[in-house]
Amino acid sequence: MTYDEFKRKIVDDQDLKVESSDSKKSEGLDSGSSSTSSKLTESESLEWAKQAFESLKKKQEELRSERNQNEVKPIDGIDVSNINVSNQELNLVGIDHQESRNTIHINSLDSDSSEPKLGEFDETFAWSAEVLAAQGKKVEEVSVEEIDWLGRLRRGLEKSRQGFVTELLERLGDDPLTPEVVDDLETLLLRADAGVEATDQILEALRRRLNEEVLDSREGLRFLKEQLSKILDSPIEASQKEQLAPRRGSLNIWLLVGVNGVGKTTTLGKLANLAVRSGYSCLIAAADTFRAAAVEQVKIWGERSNVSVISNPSANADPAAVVFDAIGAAKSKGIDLLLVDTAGRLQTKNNLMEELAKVRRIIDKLAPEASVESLLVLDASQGQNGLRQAMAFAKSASLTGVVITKLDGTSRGGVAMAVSSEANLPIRFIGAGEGIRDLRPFNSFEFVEALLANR
Ligand SMILES: Nc1nc2c(ncn2[C@@H]2O[C@H](COP(=O)(O)OP(=O)(O)OP(=O)(O)O)[C@@H](O)[C@H]2O)c(=O)[nH]1
Ligand SMILES: [Mg+2]
Repeated sequence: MTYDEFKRKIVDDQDLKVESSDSKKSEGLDSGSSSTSSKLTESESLEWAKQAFESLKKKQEELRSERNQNEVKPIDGIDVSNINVSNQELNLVGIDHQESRNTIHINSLDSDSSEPKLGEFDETFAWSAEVLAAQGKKVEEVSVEEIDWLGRLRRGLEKSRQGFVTELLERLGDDPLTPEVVDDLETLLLRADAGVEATDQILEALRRRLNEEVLDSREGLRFLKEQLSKILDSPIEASQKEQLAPRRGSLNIWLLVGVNGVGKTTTLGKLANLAVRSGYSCLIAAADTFRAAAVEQVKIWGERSNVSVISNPSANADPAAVVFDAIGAAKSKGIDLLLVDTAGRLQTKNNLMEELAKVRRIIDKLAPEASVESLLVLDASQGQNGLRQAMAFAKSASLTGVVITKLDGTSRGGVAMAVSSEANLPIRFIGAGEGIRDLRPFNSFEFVEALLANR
Protein backbone atom coordinates (compact mmCIF):
# COMPACT_ATOMS: atom_id res chain seq x y z
CA MET A 1 0.00 0.00 0.00
CA THR A 2 1.18 3.51 -0.81
CA TYR A 3 0.13 6.82 0.66
CA ASP A 4 -0.74 9.22 -2.17
CA GLU A 5 0.27 12.58 -0.76
CA PHE A 6 -1.33 14.55 -3.58
CA LYS A 7 -4.71 13.02 -2.85
CA ARG A 8 -4.05 12.46 0.80
CA LYS A 9 -5.24 8.90 0.88
CA ILE A 10 -3.90 5.39 0.88
CA VAL A 11 -4.04 3.63 -2.48
CA ASP A 12 -3.86 -0.10 -3.11
CA ASP A 13 -0.90 -1.16 -5.17
CA GLN A 14 -3.15 -2.46 -7.95
CA ASP A 15 -4.64 1.04 -8.25
CA LEU A 16 -1.23 2.54 -8.90
CA LYS A 17 -1.20 1.75 -12.60
CA VAL A 18 -4.05 3.39 -14.46
CA GLU A 19 -6.63 5.77 -13.17
CA SER A 20 -10.11 5.66 -14.62
CA SER A 21 -11.32 8.93 -16.07
CA ASP A 22 -14.12 9.25 -13.54
CA SER A 23 -11.72 9.28 -10.63
CA LYS A 24 -11.08 12.99 -11.11
CA LYS A 25 -13.55 13.84 -8.41
CA SER A 26 -12.13 14.78 -5.08
CA GLU A 27 -11.27 12.05 -2.68
CA GLY A 28 -9.95 11.88 0.84
CA LEU A 29 -9.86 15.04 2.82
CA ASP A 30 -11.84 17.97 1.64
CA SER A 31 -9.47 20.57 0.27
CA GLY A 32 -10.56 22.97 2.86
CA SER A 33 -14.06 24.26 2.75
CA SER A 34 -14.62 25.02 6.39
CA SER A 35 -18.24 23.96 6.13
CA THR A 36 -17.05 20.37 6.52
CA SER A 37 -15.49 20.98 9.89
CA SER A 38 -17.07 18.90 12.57
CA LYS A 39 -17.30 20.56 15.94
CA LEU A 40 -15.58 18.75 18.76
CA THR A 41 -15.29 20.11 22.25
CA GLU A 42 -11.83 20.71 23.64
CA SER A 43 -11.86 17.51 25.70
CA GLU A 44 -13.22 15.48 22.77
CA SER A 45 -10.39 16.82 20.62
CA LEU A 46 -7.81 15.86 23.18
CA GLU A 47 -9.27 12.38 23.52
CA TRP A 48 -9.27 12.05 19.72
CA ALA A 49 -5.64 13.16 19.59
CA LYS A 50 -4.65 10.59 22.20
CA GLN A 51 -6.36 7.80 20.29
CA ALA A 52 -4.71 8.92 17.04
CA PHE A 53 -1.32 8.90 18.78
CA GLU A 54 -1.85 5.37 20.09
CA SER A 55 -3.00 4.17 16.68
CA LEU A 56 0.06 5.67 14.97
CA LYS A 57 2.38 4.20 17.58
CA LYS A 58 0.90 0.78 16.95
CA LYS A 59 1.21 1.17 13.17
CA GLN A 60 4.87 2.22 13.48
CA GLU A 61 5.64 -0.80 15.65
CA GLU A 62 3.96 -3.13 13.15
CA LEU A 63 5.91 -1.53 10.31
CA ARG A 64 9.18 -1.85 12.21
CA SER A 65 8.70 -5.54 12.88
CA GLU A 66 7.59 -6.10 9.25
CA ARG A 67 10.78 -4.43 8.04
CA ASN A 68 12.94 -6.48 10.37
CA GLN A 69 11.43 -9.63 8.91
CA ASN A 70 11.94 -8.43 5.34
CA GLU A 71 15.57 -7.46 5.79
CA VAL A 72 17.81 -9.01 3.14
CA LYS A 73 19.63 -11.99 4.64
CA PRO A 74 23.24 -12.39 3.49
CA ILE A 75 23.77 -15.33 1.19
CA ASP A 76 26.98 -17.29 1.72
CA GLY A 77 29.85 -15.62 -0.05
CA ILE A 78 27.82 -12.69 -1.48
CA ASP A 79 28.09 -9.19 -0.10
CA VAL A 80 24.61 -7.59 -0.35
CA SER A 81 25.47 -4.40 1.47
CA ASN A 82 26.16 -2.45 -1.73
CA ILE A 83 23.17 -3.52 -3.79
CA ASN A 84 21.46 -0.37 -4.96
CA VAL A 85 19.32 -0.39 -8.08
CA SER A 86 18.38 2.86 -9.73
CA ASN A 87 15.73 3.44 -12.40
CA GLN A 88 18.38 4.05 -15.00
CA GLU A 89 20.03 0.73 -14.23
CA LEU A 90 16.70 -1.05 -14.43
CA ASN A 91 16.11 0.46 -17.85
CA LEU A 92 19.56 -0.59 -18.99
CA VAL A 93 18.93 -4.20 -18.15
CA GLY A 94 15.54 -4.03 -19.82
CA ILE A 95 13.34 -4.37 -16.76
CA ASP A 96 9.96 -2.77 -17.19
CA HIS A 97 10.24 0.37 -15.16
CA GLN A 98 6.46 0.78 -14.91
CA GLU A 99 6.00 -2.63 -13.39
CA SER A 100 8.75 -2.40 -10.87
CA ARG A 101 8.74 1.25 -9.91
CA ASN A 102 6.72 1.10 -6.73
CA THR A 103 8.72 -1.53 -4.97
CA ILE A 104 12.00 -0.05 -6.04
CA HIS A 105 11.12 3.49 -5.10
CA ILE A 106 9.55 2.65 -1.83
CA ASN A 107 12.50 0.50 -0.83
CA SER A 108 14.98 3.16 -1.73
CA LEU A 109 13.05 5.90 0.02
CA ASP A 110 12.40 3.89 3.15
CA SER A 111 15.95 4.47 4.16
CA ASP A 112 15.62 8.22 3.60
CA SER A 113 16.68 9.80 6.84
CA SER A 114 14.16 12.60 6.34
CA GLU A 115 11.29 10.15 6.64
CA PRO A 116 8.96 11.52 9.30
CA LYS A 117 8.88 9.71 12.60
CA LEU A 118 6.31 9.78 15.33
CA GLY A 119 7.61 12.08 18.04
CA GLU A 120 6.20 12.72 21.48
CA PHE A 121 2.59 13.37 22.34
CA ASP A 122 3.11 17.09 22.73
CA GLU A 123 1.26 20.31 22.10
CA THR A 124 2.09 20.36 18.38
CA PHE A 125 0.78 16.80 17.99
CA ALA A 126 -2.42 17.69 19.82
CA TRP A 127 -2.93 20.78 17.66
CA SER A 128 -2.24 18.86 14.41
CA ALA A 129 -4.62 16.10 15.45
CA GLU A 130 -7.26 18.67 16.27
CA VAL A 131 -6.97 20.18 12.79
CA LEU A 132 -7.39 16.74 11.22
CA ALA A 133 -10.30 15.81 13.48
CA ALA A 134 -12.05 19.07 12.61
CA GLN A 135 -11.97 17.99 8.96
CA GLY A 136 -13.83 14.81 9.76
CA LYS A 137 -10.85 12.49 9.55
CA LYS A 138 -11.11 9.19 11.42
CA VAL A 139 -8.56 8.18 14.05
CA GLU A 140 -7.28 5.20 12.05
CA GLU A 141 -6.87 7.32 8.90
CA VAL A 142 -4.32 9.68 10.41
CA SER A 143 -0.80 9.34 9.01
CA VAL A 144 2.54 10.39 10.41
CA GLU A 145 3.14 12.37 7.20
CA GLU A 146 0.13 14.58 7.85
CA ILE A 147 0.96 15.14 11.50
CA ASP A 148 4.55 15.90 10.60
CA TRP A 149 3.56 18.38 7.88
CA LEU A 150 1.05 20.23 10.05
CA GLY A 151 3.76 20.69 12.64
CA ARG A 152 6.09 22.07 9.97
CA LEU A 153 3.40 24.34 8.60
CA ARG A 154 2.60 25.75 12.01
CA ARG A 155 6.27 26.35 12.75
CA GLY A 156 6.72 27.85 9.27
CA LEU A 157 3.91 30.33 9.73
CA GLU A 158 5.10 31.37 13.15
CA LYS A 159 6.40 34.77 12.06
CA SER A 160 3.24 35.61 10.13
CA ARG A 161 1.22 34.48 13.11
CA GLN A 162 3.18 36.49 15.63
CA GLY A 163 2.72 39.73 13.73
CA PHE A 164 -0.92 39.07 13.17
CA VAL A 165 -2.68 36.82 15.61
CA THR A 166 -0.86 37.72 18.76
CA GLU A 167 -1.67 41.39 18.24
CA LEU A 168 -5.16 40.62 17.09
CA LEU A 169 -5.93 38.47 20.10
CA GLU A 170 -4.54 41.11 22.40
CA ARG A 171 -6.83 43.70 20.88
CA LEU A 172 -9.78 41.37 20.86
CA GLY A 173 -9.46 40.55 24.54
CA ASP A 174 -12.54 38.87 25.96
CA ASP A 175 -14.93 41.62 25.05
CA PRO A 176 -17.36 41.73 22.13
CA LEU A 177 -15.93 42.99 18.85
CA THR A 178 -16.00 46.76 18.41
CA PRO A 179 -15.70 48.85 15.22
CA GLU A 180 -12.27 49.96 16.50
CA VAL A 181 -11.03 46.38 16.56
CA VAL A 182 -12.26 45.94 13.00
CA ASP A 183 -10.24 49.02 11.99
CA ASP A 184 -7.17 47.51 13.65
CA LEU A 185 -7.76 44.29 11.80
CA GLU A 186 -7.54 46.23 8.54
CA THR A 187 -4.05 47.43 9.42
CA LEU A 188 -2.98 43.93 10.45
CA LEU A 189 -4.27 42.32 7.28
CA LEU A 190 -2.58 44.89 5.07
CA ARG A 191 0.65 44.49 7.01
CA ALA A 192 0.53 40.73 6.51
CA ASP A 193 0.31 41.45 2.76
CA ALA A 194 -3.22 40.15 2.31
CA GLY A 195 -3.80 42.87 -0.29
CA VAL A 196 -6.45 45.57 -0.55
CA GLU A 197 -9.05 43.46 -2.30
CA ALA A 198 -9.05 40.58 0.17
CA THR A 199 -8.84 42.97 3.13
CA ASP A 200 -11.86 44.95 1.89
CA GLN A 201 -13.83 41.78 1.32
CA ILE A 202 -13.10 40.47 4.83
CA LEU A 203 -13.86 43.76 6.57
CA GLU A 204 -17.07 44.27 4.68
CA ALA A 205 -18.32 40.82 5.68
CA LEU A 206 -17.30 41.41 9.28
CA ARG A 207 -19.01 44.82 9.48
CA ARG A 208 -22.16 43.38 7.95
CA ARG A 209 -22.18 40.65 10.53
CA LEU A 210 -21.55 43.11 13.35
CA ASN A 211 -24.56 45.13 12.26
CA GLU A 212 -26.68 42.05 12.72
CA GLU A 213 -25.43 40.81 16.06
CA VAL A 214 -22.88 41.20 18.79
CA LEU A 215 -19.86 38.95 18.30
CA ASP A 216 -17.65 37.82 21.12
CA SER A 217 -13.96 37.39 20.40
CA ARG A 218 -14.21 33.63 19.94
CA GLU A 219 -17.00 33.91 17.42
CA GLY A 220 -15.20 36.87 15.78
CA LEU A 221 -12.10 34.73 15.25
CA ARG A 222 -14.17 31.87 13.89
CA PHE A 223 -15.89 34.22 11.47
CA LEU A 224 -12.54 35.64 10.37
CA LYS A 225 -11.20 32.14 9.67
CA GLU A 226 -14.27 31.38 7.62
CA GLN A 227 -13.78 34.53 5.53
CA LEU A 228 -10.10 33.79 4.89
CA SER A 229 -10.92 30.22 3.81
CA LYS A 230 -13.64 31.51 1.52
CA ILE A 231 -11.17 33.77 -0.29
CA LEU A 232 -8.61 30.96 -0.63
CA ASP A 233 -11.19 28.44 -1.80
CA SER A 234 -12.84 30.61 -4.41
CA PRO A 235 -10.29 30.03 -7.26
CA ILE A 236 -9.95 26.37 -6.24
CA GLU A 237 -13.66 25.85 -6.60
CA ALA A 238 -13.67 27.73 -9.91
CA SER A 239 -10.98 25.36 -11.23
CA GLN A 240 -13.26 22.41 -10.42
CA LYS A 241 -10.25 20.51 -9.12
CA GLU A 242 -10.05 20.38 -5.38
CA GLN A 243 -6.58 18.89 -5.40
CA LEU A 244 -3.95 18.87 -8.07
CA ALA A 245 -2.74 15.30 -8.51
CA PRO A 246 -1.23 13.71 -11.61
CA ARG A 247 -3.52 11.24 -13.36
CA ARG A 248 -1.99 7.80 -13.13
CA GLY A 249 -1.26 5.96 -16.33
CA SER A 250 -1.33 9.06 -18.55
CA LEU A 251 1.16 11.84 -19.19
CA ASN A 252 1.00 14.89 -16.95
CA ILE A 253 3.33 17.80 -17.64
CA TRP A 254 3.89 20.39 -14.95
CA LEU A 255 5.91 23.51 -15.75
CA LEU A 256 7.45 25.50 -12.92
CA VAL A 257 7.70 29.17 -13.88
CA GLY A 258 8.51 32.38 -12.06
CA VAL A 259 11.12 35.10 -11.61
CA ASN A 260 14.64 34.23 -10.56
CA GLY A 261 15.41 32.89 -7.13
CA VAL A 262 11.83 32.26 -6.01
CA GLY A 263 12.38 28.52 -5.55
CA LYS A 264 11.37 26.89 -8.86
CA THR A 265 14.12 24.27 -8.89
CA THR A 266 13.75 23.48 -5.20
CA THR A 267 9.99 23.11 -5.63
CA LEU A 268 10.56 20.83 -8.60
CA GLY A 269 12.91 18.67 -6.53
CA LYS A 270 10.38 18.45 -3.73
CA LEU A 271 7.56 17.66 -6.17
CA ALA A 272 9.61 14.86 -7.73
CA ASN A 273 10.08 13.37 -4.29
CA LEU A 274 6.40 13.76 -3.43
CA ALA A 275 5.50 12.01 -6.69
CA VAL A 276 7.88 9.11 -6.12
CA ARG A 277 6.77 8.72 -2.52
CA SER A 278 3.19 8.58 -3.75
CA GLY A 279 3.95 5.88 -6.31
CA TYR A 280 4.00 7.93 -9.53
CA SER A 281 6.73 7.53 -12.12
CA CYS A 282 8.48 10.82 -12.71
CA LEU A 283 10.93 12.45 -15.10
CA ILE A 284 12.57 15.88 -15.01
CA ALA A 285 13.33 18.20 -17.96
CA ALA A 286 16.20 20.58 -17.22
CA ALA A 287 14.88 23.42 -19.38
CA ASP A 288 16.69 26.20 -17.54
CA THR A 289 19.55 26.42 -19.98
CA PHE A 290 20.42 30.01 -19.17
CA ARG A 291 22.35 29.48 -15.96
CA ALA A 292 25.31 27.11 -16.29
CA ALA A 293 24.83 25.62 -12.82
CA ALA A 294 21.10 25.10 -13.23
CA VAL A 295 21.38 21.67 -14.86
CA GLU A 296 23.72 20.43 -12.12
CA GLN A 297 21.37 21.72 -9.44
CA VAL A 298 18.40 19.95 -10.94
CA LYS A 299 20.41 16.72 -11.37
CA ILE A 300 21.21 16.66 -7.66
CA TRP A 301 17.51 16.98 -6.87
CA GLY A 302 16.76 14.18 -9.34
CA GLU A 303 19.32 11.89 -7.72
CA ARG A 304 17.84 12.44 -4.30
CA SER A 305 14.62 10.78 -5.45
CA ASN A 306 16.01 8.42 -8.09
CA VAL A 307 14.36 10.42 -10.85
CA SER A 308 16.08 10.72 -14.26
CA VAL A 309 16.85 14.15 -15.68
CA ILE A 310 16.75 14.98 -19.39
CA SER A 311 19.19 17.75 -20.25
CA ASN A 312 21.27 19.09 -23.08
CA PRO A 313 24.92 19.54 -22.18
CA SER A 314 25.72 22.15 -24.84
CA ALA A 315 25.94 25.75 -23.72
CA ASN A 316 22.86 27.86 -24.38
CA ALA A 317 20.85 24.89 -25.57
CA ASP A 318 17.31 25.63 -26.65
CA PRO A 319 14.93 24.93 -23.72
CA ALA A 320 12.19 23.94 -26.17
CA ALA A 321 14.53 21.27 -27.58
CA VAL A 322 15.12 19.87 -24.09
CA VAL A 323 11.36 19.71 -23.54
CA PHE A 324 11.00 18.04 -26.94
CA ASP A 325 13.47 15.29 -25.90
CA ALA A 326 11.89 14.95 -22.48
CA ILE A 327 8.38 14.43 -23.88
CA GLY A 328 9.77 11.75 -26.19
CA ALA A 329 11.46 9.98 -23.27
CA ALA A 330 8.39 10.35 -21.04
CA LYS A 331 6.16 8.80 -23.68
CA SER A 332 8.45 5.89 -24.43
CA LYS A 333 8.85 5.07 -20.74
CA GLY A 334 5.18 5.58 -19.92
CA ILE A 335 5.97 8.25 -17.34
CA ASP A 336 3.13 9.70 -15.23
CA LEU A 337 4.62 13.06 -14.36
CA LEU A 338 7.10 15.17 -16.32
CA LEU A 339 8.35 18.15 -14.34
CA VAL A 340 9.88 21.01 -16.32
CA ASP A 341 12.36 23.40 -14.70
CA THR A 342 12.49 26.78 -16.44
CA ALA A 343 14.75 29.82 -16.26
CA GLY A 344 13.87 32.79 -14.09
CA ARG A 345 15.98 35.26 -15.95
CA LEU A 346 17.32 35.89 -19.43
CA GLN A 347 19.13 38.80 -21.00
CA THR A 348 15.88 40.64 -21.43
CA LYS A 349 12.46 40.02 -19.97
CA ASN A 350 10.92 39.69 -23.41
CA ASN A 351 13.16 36.78 -24.33
CA LEU A 352 12.02 34.88 -21.30
CA MET A 353 8.37 35.35 -22.14
CA GLU A 354 8.99 34.25 -25.71
CA GLU A 355 10.93 31.26 -24.52
CA LEU A 356 8.14 30.15 -22.20
CA ALA A 357 5.56 30.60 -24.92
CA LYS A 358 7.71 28.46 -27.24
CA VAL A 359 8.03 25.70 -24.64
CA ARG A 360 4.30 25.78 -24.20
CA ARG A 361 3.74 25.48 -27.98
CA ILE A 362 6.03 22.43 -28.16
CA ILE A 363 4.10 20.76 -25.34
CA ASP A 364 0.72 21.47 -26.93
CA LYS A 365 1.94 20.17 -30.28
CA LEU A 366 3.80 17.10 -29.08
CA ALA A 367 1.58 16.01 -26.25
CA PRO A 368 -1.92 17.38 -26.92
CA GLU A 369 -3.39 14.59 -24.80
CA ALA A 370 -1.28 15.43 -21.73
CA SER A 371 -2.69 17.18 -18.66
CA VAL A 372 -0.60 20.34 -18.58
CA GLU A 373 -0.20 22.57 -15.56
CA SER A 374 1.71 25.80 -15.56
CA LEU A 375 2.53 26.59 -11.96
CA LEU A 376 3.69 30.04 -10.98
CA VAL A 377 6.21 29.87 -8.16
CA LEU A 378 5.97 32.81 -5.76
CA ASP A 379 8.33 33.73 -2.94
CA ALA A 380 6.13 34.65 0.05
CA SER A 381 8.85 36.80 1.55
CA GLN A 382 8.54 39.17 -1.43
CA GLY A 383 4.87 39.64 -0.63
CA GLN A 384 2.79 41.82 -2.92
CA ASN A 385 5.79 43.05 -4.92
CA GLY A 386 6.61 39.52 -5.96
CA LEU A 387 3.03 38.90 -6.93
CA ARG A 388 2.90 41.91 -9.23
CA GLN A 389 6.18 41.01 -10.89
CA ALA A 390 5.13 37.43 -11.35
CA MET A 391 1.81 38.25 -12.93
CA ALA A 392 3.75 39.38 -15.98
CA PHE A 393 4.17 35.66 -16.61
CA ALA A 394 0.47 35.06 -16.75
CA LYS A 395 0.08 35.65 -20.46
CA SER A 396 3.01 33.75 -21.92
CA ALA A 397 2.78 30.78 -19.63
CA SER A 398 -1.02 30.31 -19.44
CA LEU A 399 -0.86 29.89 -15.70
CA THR A 400 -3.11 27.36 -14.03
CA GLY A 401 -2.00 27.57 -10.42
CA VAL A 402 0.45 28.90 -7.85
CA VAL A 403 3.05 27.45 -5.53
CA ILE A 404 3.94 29.69 -2.59
CA THR A 405 7.44 29.10 -1.26
CA LYS A 406 9.49 30.34 1.69
CA LEU A 407 6.52 30.66 4.00
CA ASP A 408 8.96 29.86 6.76
CA GLY A 409 10.80 32.86 8.01
CA THR A 410 8.48 35.52 6.61
CA SER A 411 5.73 37.50 8.21
CA ARG A 412 3.99 37.90 4.88
CA GLY A 413 1.94 34.70 4.86
CA GLY A 414 -1.09 36.86 4.11
CA VAL A 415 0.10 37.05 0.51
CA ALA A 416 -1.80 33.80 -0.03
CA MET A 417 -4.98 35.84 0.26
CA ALA A 418 -3.75 38.38 -2.29
CA VAL A 419 -2.85 35.58 -4.72
CA SER A 420 -6.33 34.13 -4.50
CA SER A 421 -8.27 37.37 -4.68
CA GLU A 422 -6.12 39.40 -7.07
CA ALA A 423 -4.52 36.84 -9.36
CA ASN A 424 -7.57 34.59 -9.07
CA LEU A 425 -5.34 31.52 -9.33
CA PRO A 426 -5.70 28.42 -7.16
CA ILE A 427 -2.85 27.83 -4.73
CA ARG A 428 -1.76 24.25 -5.28
CA PHE A 429 1.29 23.68 -3.09
CA ILE A 430 3.09 25.48 -0.33
CA GLY A 431 6.74 25.26 0.64
CA ALA A 432 7.88 26.03 4.15
CA GLY A 433 11.56 25.12 4.27
CA GLU A 434 14.51 23.95 2.21
CA GLY A 435 14.16 20.25 3.04
CA ILE A 436 12.89 17.67 0.58
CA ARG A 437 9.68 17.13 2.58
CA ASP A 438 8.97 20.81 3.14
CA LEU A 439 6.30 21.01 0.44
CA ARG A 440 2.74 19.84 0.55
CA PRO A 441 -0.50 20.20 -1.35
CA PHE A 442 -2.36 23.29 -0.26
CA ASN A 443 -5.34 22.97 2.01
CA SER A 444 -7.05 26.23 2.95
CA PHE A 445 -8.52 24.94 6.19
CA GLU A 446 -5.14 23.85 7.50
CA PHE A 447 -3.45 27.00 6.24
CA VAL A 448 -5.91 29.27 8.00
CA GLU A 449 -5.77 27.20 11.20
CA ALA A 450 -1.97 27.39 11.19
CA LEU A 451 -2.00 31.11 10.41
CA LEU A 452 -4.46 31.92 13.15
CA ALA A 453 -3.55 29.27 15.71
CA ASN A 454 -4.01 30.89 19.08
CA ARG A 455 -1.85 28.61 21.13
N1 LIG B 1 13.59 28.91 3.57
C1 LIG B 1 13.22 28.46 2.38
N2 LIG B 1 14.06 28.53 1.36
C2 LIG B 1 13.66 28.09 0.15
C3 LIG B 1 12.37 27.53 -0.06
N3 LIG B 1 12.26 27.18 -1.36
C4 LIG B 1 13.45 27.51 -1.93
N4 LIG B 1 14.29 28.05 -1.04
C5 LIG B 1 15.66 28.56 -1.26
O1 LIG B 1 15.65 29.62 -2.19
C6 LIG B 1 16.86 29.65 -2.94
C7 LIG B 1 16.54 29.71 -4.44
O2 LIG B 1 15.91 28.52 -4.80
P1 LIG B 1 15.92 27.93 -6.29
O3 LIG B 1 15.07 26.73 -6.26
O4 LIG B 1 17.29 27.80 -6.81
O5 LIG B 1 15.18 29.10 -7.05
P2 LIG B 1 14.88 29.24 -8.63
O6 LIG B 1 13.59 29.92 -8.77
O7 LIG B 1 15.03 27.93 -9.28
O8 LIG B 1 16.06 30.22 -9.06
P3 LIG B 1 16.61 30.52 -10.57
O9 LIG B 1 16.79 29.19 -11.23
O10 LIG B 1 17.89 31.25 -10.34
O11 LIG B 1 15.58 31.36 -11.23
C8 LIG B 1 17.62 28.40 -2.54
O12 LIG B 1 18.61 28.77 -1.62
C9 LIG B 1 16.58 27.51 -1.87
O13 LIG B 1 17.13 26.66 -0.90
C10 LIG B 1 11.47 27.47 1.07
O14 LIG B 1 10.31 27.04 1.02
N5 LIG B 1 11.96 27.95 2.25
MG1 LIG C 1 16.20 27.29 -10.88
